[in-house]
Amino acid sequence: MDLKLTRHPLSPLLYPNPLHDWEALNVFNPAVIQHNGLFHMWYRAQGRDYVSRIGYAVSADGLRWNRLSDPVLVPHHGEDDRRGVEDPRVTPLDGEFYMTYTAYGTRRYGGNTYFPMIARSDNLIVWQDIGPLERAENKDHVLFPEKIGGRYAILHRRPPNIWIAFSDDLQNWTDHAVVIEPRPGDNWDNTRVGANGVPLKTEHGWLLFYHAYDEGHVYRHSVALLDLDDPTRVINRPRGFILEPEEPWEFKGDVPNAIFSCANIRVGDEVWVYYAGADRLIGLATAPFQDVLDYARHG
Ligand code: BMA
Repeated sequence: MDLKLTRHPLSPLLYPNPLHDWEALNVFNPAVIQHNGLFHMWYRAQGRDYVSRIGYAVSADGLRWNRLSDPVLVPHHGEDDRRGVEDPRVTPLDGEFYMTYTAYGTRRYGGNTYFPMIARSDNLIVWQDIGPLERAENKDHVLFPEKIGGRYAILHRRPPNIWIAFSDDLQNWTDHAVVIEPRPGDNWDNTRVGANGVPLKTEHGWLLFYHAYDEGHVYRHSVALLDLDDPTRVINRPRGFILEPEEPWEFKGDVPNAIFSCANIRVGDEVWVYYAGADRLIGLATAPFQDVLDYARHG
């Protein structure tokens, strides 16, 4: 069984804006949700200073976007995020919105200078930090859209694996466990794996979209199905991938062959996967929801 996402004919949807210093060079890795009849996007942007800031855009159809002229989240922790706030994922939960993003600074945590942050908003625009998931080399963290067994659940990435952790208060995270590992050998996902957007709840389990890269640093995406009540348990993980770089703007940009996604949402009968090509432009690929679910179960 095979499945490939289809690129939307209007893709790429979002380009850098040379009129705004902060987003003149790259726009990428957006979070997208639907709320009150509109699509909302938070995207990572870089200007000439190469610092990442998070911009906001709104859309009636998910394809044509109106952007705010100023970013909604900028570095605000001194050394800890001097180089940027990156890769937002936004989870609606209990009437509020949670943004998980990477703080990238100059202070070292483990092997690198970034760590995973969690913020909250009740209006989509103003974000208050709750605190870090942990002060360690870790990113690609995304909150599940509901509590599981009475606790918040979050996927995260201590390299090279996708992990899960649980919390009562979003501040103290425990029961860390590995969920998905790279598959060694001659595989597309043999080096690192990380979660994409908010997992989708289905009758057969949590539908997880994730990315991986190989030793040549080529990013590809696939799906896996996690148990609804115990998401540490992988029900099925297809061998193949559903998206790989194919377009010139995905091969070449700031980081070649990086297709990176922080959003996979249900739109009618489809799944829409927003992703960035080569850390520079934002595109969209889609598939019928049922096909993705069948593939996650039986692929
Ligand atoms: C990863 C992420 C993304 C980025 C990708 C490719 O580590 O943090 O921000 O798109 O690298 O450069």
